[in-house]
Formats: sequence, structure tokens, C-alpha cells
Amino acid sequence: MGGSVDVKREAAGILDRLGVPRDAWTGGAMASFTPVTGERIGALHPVSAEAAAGRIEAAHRAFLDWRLVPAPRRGELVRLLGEELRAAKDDLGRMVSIEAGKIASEGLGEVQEMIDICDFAVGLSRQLYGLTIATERPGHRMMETWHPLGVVGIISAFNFPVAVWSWNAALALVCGNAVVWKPSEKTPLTALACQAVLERALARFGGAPENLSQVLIGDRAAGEALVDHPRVALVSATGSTRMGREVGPRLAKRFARSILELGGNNAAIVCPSADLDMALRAIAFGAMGTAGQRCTTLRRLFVHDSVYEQLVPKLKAVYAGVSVGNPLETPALVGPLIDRAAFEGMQQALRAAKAEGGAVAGGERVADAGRDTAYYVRPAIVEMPRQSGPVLEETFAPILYVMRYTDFDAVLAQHNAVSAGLSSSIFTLDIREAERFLSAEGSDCGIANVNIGTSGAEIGGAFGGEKETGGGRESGSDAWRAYMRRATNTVNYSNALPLAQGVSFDVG
Ligand code: UN1
Repeated sequence: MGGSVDVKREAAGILDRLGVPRDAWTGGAMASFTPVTGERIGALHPVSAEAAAGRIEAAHRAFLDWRLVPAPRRGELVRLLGEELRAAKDDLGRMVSIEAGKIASEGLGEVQEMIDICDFAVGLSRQLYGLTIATERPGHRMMETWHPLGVVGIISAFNFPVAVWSWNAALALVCGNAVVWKPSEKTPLTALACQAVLERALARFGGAPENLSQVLIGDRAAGEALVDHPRVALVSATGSTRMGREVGPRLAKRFARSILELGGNNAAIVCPSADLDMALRAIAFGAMGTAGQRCTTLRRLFVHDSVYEQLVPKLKAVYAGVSVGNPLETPALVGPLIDRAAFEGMQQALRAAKAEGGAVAGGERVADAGRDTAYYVRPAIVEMPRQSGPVLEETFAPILYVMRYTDFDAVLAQHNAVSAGLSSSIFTLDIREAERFLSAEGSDCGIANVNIGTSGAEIGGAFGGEKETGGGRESGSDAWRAYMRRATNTVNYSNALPLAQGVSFDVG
């Protein structure tokens, strides 16, 4: 396993190369850690509440200028960001592995997701279309115009420390907004790295208003400053449902907008006709990828009785054999949990599952994969007699609960009988089952897939979910609309003043 000097030195080298000043992450009061070894790698300077407010005001001033820059020109900034991200991909991907514990391929994949959303946003910068609407009055024209919104706040979680920022920032910037980002306290260094990459793009762009993008390094207080500041028009928050329950009402209280992307308790159904080899691979990636710490992670698996004995023993063998280890030094498929709290939460859920009659395989700490401050675990697969107890909740760890089913209607009901509604999958070659799953009476999630796992969505679609997942949509499709304000414009080019609905109001 890697020595402390190595990880620290490597992180320092990356931050230096990307142009993050050393005094931004050394000598401060806020420690940052790597889950790879559990050691401290940064000492950052948390922003005070006053300083946070000052930065938000500065971002607002930047917005006042940026909103007047033509959208395709704003797109040029995001195009340059995409270029800089391409150049920084290896370093930034590695930094994600160091700070979030992702395996190399997933760290790089996350940066690719950033590049993809930049490409999308560049195209979008010429497509912020409004409708032209038929009016009932002669000599009139009615249309919609989309205008920039203001300062957009971004609160992101440790598990996608850079991609979620980029979904929001790339769209917000082409839509004419300024952005202020409060990254997770667990991944502040990757945030500084991203900001440095954006600053390179800003330097090449030339002439963008100063303070167009800001980072608030800090704890909860920094997030609260963002949520409560009257200049922040929209907060896009990714994290736990508990966080969303606090942030949502606070934003609503001051009539600010929110995009909430909260917990998931994602399920897959394996039907009698499923391609079981394909299902096996998709389940393995969905449930064990990112060590079970994606909001799209597969957590519940319903397997038809007729294929259960063919699939589940194979799945258990994959779980028993999957390589768990240091993502910086080994070709392991499963890296560490983010911290001790995550490990304890996992053990607690496994105890609760046993108490509900679950048969647990795996879940134990993999002692030789790191030092005692790092938390590597063998992913757990738990055969449950029914959907109860911890199965109904999201535990941010690699636990897959497996249940048998016989009746399709009943399994659909079970599928939807949890409080979150993010992602879902069905494995079937039967078109009736597939289409019912996607229909109004099928999956109640924001993402519903056929013969694809629950995680690993592309940026082109709108990303988010229903119920306690929060209802927000980020990324592709028409998610951009949430980052703009809509004006309905009616123009009268006639000599008369006809009133709508035939109302007469003759003042003589
Ligand atoms: C998250 O876990 O917050 O669909 C985002 C996926 C990724 C994004 C996950 N593209 O798994």
C-alpha cells in the first residue's frame, strides 16, 4: 500500500501543475483527507460568513455584465473550458481518485462527463430557444424570451466531486449566470483544481467579468450563506435527502429556485426472459462501482423465481472474488469507502438486515488493503426474505439486497414502494414487460432503463428523480430552462387596442 509521502506528494504535484496556489491548501484550519490511506493531505482556509457574502455580491456584479454577453460568445468560454479539461484530464481524474477514492477508470470517466457537458453546453449556447405563440388578437405577436437568472449556487457531494459542478456550471455560464460553488468538505482539493482549470479558460477567453465563478471552501456555514443570500437566484444542491429537507424550505421561504438531486434507493428487476450474462455484468457495475457510493448505485434487486438459482449464485461468486484495493496502485475494481462513518453506517445496515432475516455475504473490512485509517470493504450481497428494514433506506455503501419475485404486478408495486425515486432498471427480452416498466403504471423514477444498469447515465438526458430524490433535473435535455427566467412578451403592431378575452373597457 502507498506510503503517506507518496499520496501527499502526488496530490501536491497535481495541484501545482493545474495552477492551484499552495497557500490555498496549506496552513489552514480545515483538514482534508484521502480515503485511499485515510491520511491528511490538505489544510485549507475556510471562508468566513462575511467573506462568503462578499463573494456572492462580487458574483452578482459579474452577472450584471455577463448577462449582456451574447449567448454564443458565452459558449466560447465553455468551449475553452472543455479544451482545458481535455488537457487536464489525467491530472484531474487522478485527483478525483485521490480525494474521492474512485478507481482510475471511474476518475477519468468523471472528467469525461465534464468534457461531454461542456460540448453539450456549447451547442446549447446557440439554442436557448423560446416559442412563438399564436395570439387571439389581430396585429399582435406573442413570444417567449429566456433571460439569465442571476447568481447560481452549486452545492455538491463528495461522490461526484467534479462532474456535478460541471453539469451546473457549464449550463449556468452559457445561460448568462455567475456561479458560486460550495463543494463537499470531503473533496475541497478537487474543487480548487476545477476552479484553476476554469481560470485557465477564463484567461484564454479574455474580457469575462471578474468573479464570474467562485468557490466557497468551508463547512455547513458556507453552504448556509449560499442558501440564504438574497442575491442567489437558484441553488442546485446534490446530497442527502436530509440536506435537501433543510435546503429546500429555506430556499422556498425566500422564493428562490432550487434544483434538488438527493438520495436514491435504486432497483432492478430481472425477468424470466432476461439475458442473464448481461444482467450479471450490469448488476455488478451498478451495485459495486464507486464502492456503492453513487446516488445511482443499484441497491435493490428483484429476481424472478424461475431464474434466481441461475443468477444469484453467480452473482455471489462475483462478489466474493471482486478485487478490492488501493485505487492508486492496484487494478482493483472497488476502492475505499469515503470515511469511517460510511463504514459504520454500512455495518449498522448489515446488522439490521440480519435482524430482518437477511443472509449476508461479504461486507467485512478488507484489512490488508490499506492502513487502519482507510476503510476498504468487501461489497455485501444480502438475500432478503422480503423488502423491509434497511432495504427501504439508502445506505451509501456497497450493499445489494436481493429478493425473489413471482408476480410482475406485485414486483412493480414493490419496486415503487420506497421513498426515493432516482433510477431504475428492468432486464427482460419481453416487450410487454419492458414497455409496462416504462409506462405510467411502471417505474416511478426519473430514470428508467431497459437492459442497462441504474448507474452511469449519459449527460445528454435530464438527470434527477422524483419523490424524496427532490424532483430536480440537471445536465441534458431541457434542464437548462431551470437556469433561466422566462418572459412572455406580447407586441401590438396594430393601430387598435383590442383586449384579450373580448373584454371592453371604453374610457371614451
Ligand atoms: C451522482 O451519483 O450524484 O449516472 C451522480 C451516473 C453518473 C452520475 C451520478 N453519470 O451514475
